[in-house]
Amino acid sequence: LIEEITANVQHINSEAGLFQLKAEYLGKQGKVTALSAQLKSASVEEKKRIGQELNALKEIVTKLFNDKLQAITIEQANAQIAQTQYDTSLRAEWNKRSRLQGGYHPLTLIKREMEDLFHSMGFAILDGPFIEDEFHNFTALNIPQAHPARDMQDTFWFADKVHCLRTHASPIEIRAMQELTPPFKFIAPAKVFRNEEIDASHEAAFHQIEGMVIDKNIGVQHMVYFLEKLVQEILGHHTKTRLRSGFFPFVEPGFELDVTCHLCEGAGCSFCKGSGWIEFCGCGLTHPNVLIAGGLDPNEWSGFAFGLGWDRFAMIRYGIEDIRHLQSADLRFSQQFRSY
Ligand code: FA5
Repeated sequence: LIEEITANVQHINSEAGLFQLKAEYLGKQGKVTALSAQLKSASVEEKKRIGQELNALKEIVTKLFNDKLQAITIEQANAQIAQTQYDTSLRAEWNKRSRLQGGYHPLTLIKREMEDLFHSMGFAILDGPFIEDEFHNFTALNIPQAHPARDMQDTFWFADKVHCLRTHASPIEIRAMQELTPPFKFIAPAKVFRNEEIDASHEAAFHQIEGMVIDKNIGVQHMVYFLEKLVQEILGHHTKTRLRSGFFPFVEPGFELDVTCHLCEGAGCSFCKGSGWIEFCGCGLTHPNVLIAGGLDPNEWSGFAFGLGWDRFAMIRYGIEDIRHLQSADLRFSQQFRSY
């Protein structure tokens, strides 16, 4: 039977013909199917042996048909390519159209650069849910109920007063600690939401990139190494950094990292309000309470985390003066980034 089918398949050169032939063997009334029907009258022992042989036969036959189908498809595509006449005068038309081609949004450009850089240093790329619960967004991050830090981040609460739109990317730290086995390191680009008044540097739906490293004996020096690497690789090697002490309940000690203004290189301009410096990110060593909330023993594990304003990062990188451009969907804005 296999020889018969092989010979028949070889003579077919159209898809329709192949499907017809397939039905003749594998269809309801097909020859191979008919063999299975004969099994009914066999003994149990024989049923087992012949059944196995029949399955092997079906597999061989199916493969014969699939291989032939692939060969026919390739042949058809090649024939079509050979028949196509190329009109080289279309080049001018194509150029006209290329002017209408899209480009990547600045936030996407930043995300890609960040992911490439951190991926190359062994970081995973994570995300978490937009809708968080109070535990992940606040409590596990060492922000107790009555803590003023809850007011620092005006929250969009759901009616149950337990769930909210995540106000920052830090709850992803808790989810990572709960799910991954240390040591680990990750970055997490995330959309976040705060009930804030919108102006040139504030949006209500904006973006942050969180980063975290959990390992043994992590100190501020490790954090500085990775943050300097990030600034130099993405903003340029001439960019200087400075660390100021800053308060975030989930890190101790906590810092703010500033970078020299990309536009005036530290001399002072309207973009950096004359100071020459721009706030770049919050960072610090992970607070022991946060490690405990994530299920890790602070006597064994330590870590650092940073959280940067992704929109503000794009603004610094590309000299964008108003954050509202980023979500304006205005093509005149987006088209300026086509060459990046
Ligand atoms: C945080 O949200 C902390 N989770 C960051 C952090 C992570 C600190 C890990 C330490 C360790 P903060 O509220 O400062 O921190 O926000 C971080 C950044 O988000 C700011 O520096 C700013 O660049 C950006 N940002 C804050 N509010 C807005 C807004 N309304 N619109 C646009 N960007 C904003």
